[in-house]
Amino acid sequence: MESTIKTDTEFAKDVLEGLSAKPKHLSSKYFYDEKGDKLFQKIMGLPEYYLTKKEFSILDSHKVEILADLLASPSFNLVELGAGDGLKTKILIRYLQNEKANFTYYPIDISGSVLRELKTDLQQSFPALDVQPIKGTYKRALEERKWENQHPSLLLFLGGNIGNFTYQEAFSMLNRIARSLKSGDYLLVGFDLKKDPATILKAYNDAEGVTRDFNLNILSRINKELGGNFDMAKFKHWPTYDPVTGECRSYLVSSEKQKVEVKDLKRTFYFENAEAIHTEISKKYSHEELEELAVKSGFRVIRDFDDPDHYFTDALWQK
Ligand code: AVJ
Repeated sequence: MESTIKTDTEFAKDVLEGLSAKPKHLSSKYFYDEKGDKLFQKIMGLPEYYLTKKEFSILDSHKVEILADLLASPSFNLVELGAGDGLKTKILIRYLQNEKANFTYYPIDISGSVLRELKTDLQQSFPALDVQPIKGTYKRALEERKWENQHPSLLLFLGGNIGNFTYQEAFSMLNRIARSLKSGDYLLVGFDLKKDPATILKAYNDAEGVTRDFNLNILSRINKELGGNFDMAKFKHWPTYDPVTGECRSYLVSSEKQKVEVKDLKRTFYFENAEAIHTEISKKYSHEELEELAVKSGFRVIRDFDDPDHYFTDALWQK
């Protein structure tokens, strides 16, 4: 029997499309398999990667102001897009529990295993906490709104995850969120801010090479899951930062003319010497851009909570 081409998964379709395109591209959403998750955990602990540490300090310093209005309500919903390990959210949950707040936590994630681990972990740390995990895409979850009731909601979109979207994509996402909220609901969203280009580049090009391995992991996934024969030693991790657009872009650059076979796609891809695959965008914002983005997408700005160095901000918006 003729073997079937494995173009049935979204990953296969996207790899076929991206490696056939000019210029070549692959989406950073595919960095995160089991190995990629581990590498990202390691990145968050690197001295150069300031984003996580800065957001921790912001949530810790400003939790009282961020949550004051919700605490005044008899009950509320805490919804989180892309919950991950929930480490940052624990700061808010711990404070809310100490304040005897009445709320339900709805972590949303595409990964069922991430949600199971998170729930187990939270039940251990906070036995009285009501956790209602929602497995699925952001889009789907925002349409279904399982949390909806007469009480106000605070939607969390932390970690600078919105940075992986272009300005236009971020606008569509925020507009989608605005349409799913009721008047008076809040959104807390973490943005990385424009700063010294050297600081940004170092965060995406750490001395230990963890970010390089994270970027290259997309090629090992193609090897593992689609029968590819990429030689990782023949691709160079190359992050760039444009201080005008605020876009930090990462590439994998072929160090020679070569061909790569991907068996399951029944395709050979040709690389010129120095030809690049674009793999990630990590957009940095100015406060002015954020103000514009908030208003355009249907929110009013309550306040931008920066860390003392103004590296990162958690923007509190209200519908
Ligand atoms: C998870 C999207 C916030 O863009 O800073 C870290 C991913 N990429 N190092 C980011 C990432 C390279 C990270 N986000």
